[in-house]
Amino acid sequence: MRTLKEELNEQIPRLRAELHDLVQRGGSTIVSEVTLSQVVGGMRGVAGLVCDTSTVEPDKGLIVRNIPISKLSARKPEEMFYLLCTGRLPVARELSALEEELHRRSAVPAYVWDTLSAMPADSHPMTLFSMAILALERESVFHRRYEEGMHKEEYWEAALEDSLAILAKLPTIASGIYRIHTGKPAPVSSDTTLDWGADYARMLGLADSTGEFANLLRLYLTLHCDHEGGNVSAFTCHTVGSALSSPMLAVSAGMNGLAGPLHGLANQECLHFVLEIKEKFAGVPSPQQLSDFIWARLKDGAVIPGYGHAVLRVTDPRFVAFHAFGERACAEDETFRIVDRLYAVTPGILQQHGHAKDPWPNVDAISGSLLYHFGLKQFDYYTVLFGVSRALGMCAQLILNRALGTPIVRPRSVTTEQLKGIVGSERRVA
Ligand code: CMX
Repeated sequence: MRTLKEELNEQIPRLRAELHDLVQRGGSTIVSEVTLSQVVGGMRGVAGLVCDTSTVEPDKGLIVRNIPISKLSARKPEEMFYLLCTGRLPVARELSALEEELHRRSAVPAYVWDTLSAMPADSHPMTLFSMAILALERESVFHRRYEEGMHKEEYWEAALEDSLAILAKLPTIASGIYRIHTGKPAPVSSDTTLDWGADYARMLGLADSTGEFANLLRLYLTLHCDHEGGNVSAFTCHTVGSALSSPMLAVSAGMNGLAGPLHGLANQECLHFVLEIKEKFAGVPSPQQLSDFIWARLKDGAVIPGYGHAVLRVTDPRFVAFHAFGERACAEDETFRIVDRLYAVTPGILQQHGHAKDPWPNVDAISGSLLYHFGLKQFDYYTVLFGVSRALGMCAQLILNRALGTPIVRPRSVTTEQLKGIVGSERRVA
């Protein structure tokens, strides 16, 4: 049995040596070439950074430390954090030690609530969420120890300390924001007898007589925990952290990227789409009605929300895991049945239509409808839930990067004039 810190302490010298050896042996090896289209197109497909916590394979989906996410859906989010950080799942005593560490750090300082309550009531929940994490910078062990002259080999320990402090407080902060947003009584404190997901579910304050909402929340937090290193939130967090800004500054920055409509807000769009269908057909449409509706939408040049993916070319395994949950917990719910019927009808239509490279559903096609079923109906809050989960991956990546001494991110930019010159002469930037 090893605590997370002991396990990392054991692994880090080997990881450092492996990376050093790799650079010694193959430092000049070409990993990726960059075309002009990629330079102007968001660096899509350019392999330019290392992330060992997870990878996304077109034909398999998310793989966390060599384990497909489909095999991890019964795991708690805390277990996922241990796995993301160390590459192995914790045994029972290691998990309870981690849970204890989180409970110990769960109290949220009063000034965080004062900061949030000073904001206008119509502030976006993601703005409040990012602000709360930013405000916690005052508590940063990394910041304090850096000022005291901490040795660089110890950076990861301080990053771990701050990461645990952030993760421990996030369910209380996020549920407090929900309560403020929905006019419920003041935020409640963490219950140290509950696991991370169940405690979050309890603090949100929704009725849950069967315990299924807590199960859904655990599943949600587990499935969304990481998505390799190049997505906007992970990459932003990594970039800010690479300047040796504290984990609070880095995770808050990552959340600001997650708050964008092209990234973390997509799930609420998908639910709007399903509810639009429900309203139009006054319930669950027949397959023929649904097919006509989708074709009409495609002919209007609109996309089908929840379908397609930049990387995946199969049904997202996270969709499959949520679908199995819905079949078990709310199979008769109308919103779920529309999601289910869309799944039966849409891929075939998108294949015939022939535009989308991936005609299959992604995770956002279903997650919102399940939350909706359990009474979580504030669409603009969904990204906060996503953020609580994704903080697991951001923090794990930060800890490992500080352990490996990953240098400050500083790619080179070129001017349009330089690009014109390169195209003209086919020469490269030196
Ligand atoms: N419905 C209709 N057309 C679609 C489509 C869909 N769901 N997905 C892609 N297409 C179209 C694109 O608009 C594009 O059309 P044109 O060639 O006419 O411009 C063509 O298919 C090729 O696009 P692509 O290479 O398959 O897809 P991208 O990598 O460019 O975009 C994504 C991926 C997710 C943005 C896109 O599939 C989409 O808009 N889907 C619907 C919105 C959605 O579900 N978003 C959640 C994404 C979740 C995530 O990224 O994690």
